Amino acid sequence: MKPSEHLEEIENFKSAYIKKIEEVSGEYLSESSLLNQYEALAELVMDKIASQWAKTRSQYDEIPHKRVYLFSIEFLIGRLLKSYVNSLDMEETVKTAMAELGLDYETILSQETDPGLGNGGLGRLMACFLESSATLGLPFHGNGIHYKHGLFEQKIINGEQVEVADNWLRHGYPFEIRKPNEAVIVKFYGNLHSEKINGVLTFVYEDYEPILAVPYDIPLKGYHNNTVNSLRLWSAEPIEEFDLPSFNEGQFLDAVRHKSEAEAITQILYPNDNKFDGKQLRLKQEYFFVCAGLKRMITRFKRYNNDCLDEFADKICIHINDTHPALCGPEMMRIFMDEEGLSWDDAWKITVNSLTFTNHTVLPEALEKWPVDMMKFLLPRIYMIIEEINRQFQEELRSKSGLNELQINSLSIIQDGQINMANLAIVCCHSVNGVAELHSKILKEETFNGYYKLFPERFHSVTNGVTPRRFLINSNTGLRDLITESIGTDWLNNLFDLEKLMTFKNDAPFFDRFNRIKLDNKIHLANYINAHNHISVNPESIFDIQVKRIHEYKRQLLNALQILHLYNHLKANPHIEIVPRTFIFAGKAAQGYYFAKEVIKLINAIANLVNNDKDIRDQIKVVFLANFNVTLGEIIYPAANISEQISTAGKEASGTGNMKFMMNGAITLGTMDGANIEIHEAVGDNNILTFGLSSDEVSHFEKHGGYSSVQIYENDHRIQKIMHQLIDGTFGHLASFQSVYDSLLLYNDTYFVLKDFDSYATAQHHINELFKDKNKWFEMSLSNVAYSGLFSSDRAILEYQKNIWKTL
Ligand code: 73E
Repeated sequence: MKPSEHLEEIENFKSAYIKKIEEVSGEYLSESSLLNQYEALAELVMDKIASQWAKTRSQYDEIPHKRVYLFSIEFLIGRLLKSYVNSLDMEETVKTAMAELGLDYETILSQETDPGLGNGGLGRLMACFLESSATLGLPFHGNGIHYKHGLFEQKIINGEQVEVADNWLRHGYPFEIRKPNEAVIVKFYGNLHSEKINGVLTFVYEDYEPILAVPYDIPLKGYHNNTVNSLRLWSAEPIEEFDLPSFNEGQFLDAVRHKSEAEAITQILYPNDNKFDGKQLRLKQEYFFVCAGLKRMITRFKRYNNDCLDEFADKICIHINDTHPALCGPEMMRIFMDEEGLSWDDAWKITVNSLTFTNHTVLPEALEKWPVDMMKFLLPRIYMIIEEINRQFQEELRSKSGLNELQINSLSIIQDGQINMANLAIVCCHSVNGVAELHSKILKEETFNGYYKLFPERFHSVTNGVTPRRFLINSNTGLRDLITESIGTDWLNNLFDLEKLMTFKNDAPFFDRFNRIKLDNKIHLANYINAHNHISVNPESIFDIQVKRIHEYKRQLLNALQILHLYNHLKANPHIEIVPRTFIFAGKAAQGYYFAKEVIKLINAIANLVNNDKDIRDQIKVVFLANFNVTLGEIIYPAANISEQISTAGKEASGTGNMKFMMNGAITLGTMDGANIEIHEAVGDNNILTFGLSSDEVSHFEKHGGYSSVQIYENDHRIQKIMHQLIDGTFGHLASFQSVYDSLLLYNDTYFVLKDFDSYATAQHHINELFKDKNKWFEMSLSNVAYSGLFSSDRAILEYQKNIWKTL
């Protein structure tokens, strides 16, 4: 763009903005509130996106291309306004226009709520996939739930987590469009009987409760292109708003009850990450968005395909994100048979050929198993179909597989009065994949070994990825500009190009700027910490960061205990000088997860002890940042020196925070778990710190015993000391961490915290030496950025297209 055109664009934007402010507030700019200023900008940007959205839709309709529909119970999209502006390539224009109008762009952006429609990695991964697909121009649309309340807001009060209800829709949400004319009806409960209708045996479903599913569409814009895909979120509403005057009292109460029962379905996101919570309302949620999403999609397909379903599986792929939408299998069967009149065999072919499934966890407590009675009661027809799928599957095994009855039973979808949803998904889908190499290997060799032996061709692996737009380009602008000045702009479309950065490893001016950018990012985070936690931290210290959900297997406890040990060491040796270190934590614990909440309390108790002890001379600081979410992550990742990825090996399927840190030049301190293994492979031994048991060792101890935490305790004075401190009043006479103590010693330390303590502490110590060597540290950090190309979600989506959905 010529400079004169740019100036004109800025002027046009300014006048459009001034007009928009008047439209949204009925006030002049000078009188308007910050919220109105944000709303006006959001609407103006949304206008631009909407026209591209309409164009993309019609292009997709004109050029037939296999479409992918992603079903996920969580989508953690983060704030959108900045993403939209940058993807429209309007950052400079908008920033300058705002500044010329006397407004602060960043402050306006900060008015946007961060929709918390997910718990953690699983929901965030889906948001990255949507963004990458739009950027790659692939027809790919999400289907999920329009939760009225997303994940709770976390406050830390007196060192403990307090939950506050999230109300992301409080001021309305400018980026969604309600589509009442595309609403569908979803049916629950009721009775089934069979009847001969026109000589054909038909199932009649009666006395069911109908609920209206209303879609809200959110546009997902590709980066620097014209593609805009959709995320469709379904909201539950009563079937008819009641007509007040005509109701007698009894009807009125019934109507009110119906309204609130209907709305309850999409009221809240279940706040458990990696844990199955077998509540009926959750099962209702699962069926609700599956049924609504499939119905709309099939209706649309028929409209564009002369009412014929023959080519459905060639043109459509339905991807099931973990087992939460696994009812897609039986629901498709129901629609194809009961509503479209297909035979079982025809319906089955289309169903299996269009469905694909990703598993995200092997933790037994996360695997979904629904009681048969609940399923039968809530979804009688669906249950009937599941039973039949299982019966036919078992019949086939009996006739073809050569398996004995015991083996056949172990593969049953229905076991011990429960429906095993992973088994259902594997049987109904033609592809199953894990999310990192190790995870996929565990699926094949252990979790789903019986199925793997039956259908080896169904099993795949696609290592997760994250979008570099959100987690590097838009959130670490200093590094973005340095990279572009150094290697040009190709890397924006192909993250593998970052490898060219290695040519700068001996370049002094590059070294200075790279370090300066990291320091600036750390100063930015230090200011945030000061403002929110009133703790002053040294930006020159090593920023050692663990941010993620609080979970025993993720072992925030190991990190906390090592800090306590380091504190003891400094207390006992008052003249020791270490490289100053700031340990930063953030993450939410599920409301009902007592142990995770105790860990938060312990971290805050250690912070209180360490930060206020003059003997420590500010050599270490500990910070727990409240309310970790996507927005806070965008400040944290660019500021990290050390990325803590310390899960018990074999437990973290992939992890994606590890990738976000790496892209921003942090060095991973991690176990050989999940995608850490592939990060290790990508950067090489010298540019990562690994420690701890391997997944084989963990699994050996789990299967055969032989690990005694007490024995380790007895032989290690450091561990004895920290264990005593948990219960001896070190944290004040009211703060005792008996449950933590018991889990480690009385219950033999399920997650091998004490077993890995020594090698973790050694690795932590080693970091001091490495950080002192500025050249060495720079090379490590640079290598992490340079080799992060593999961890772009663009690469992951291309693999899905090629190997899973066969859209390429
Ligand atoms: O390792 C992560 C993985 O990176 C895994 O724990 C997480 O998914 C990420 C993306 O693949 C995950 N979350 C859940 N299962 N796996 C889960 C389970 C039940 C409810 C909510 C989330």
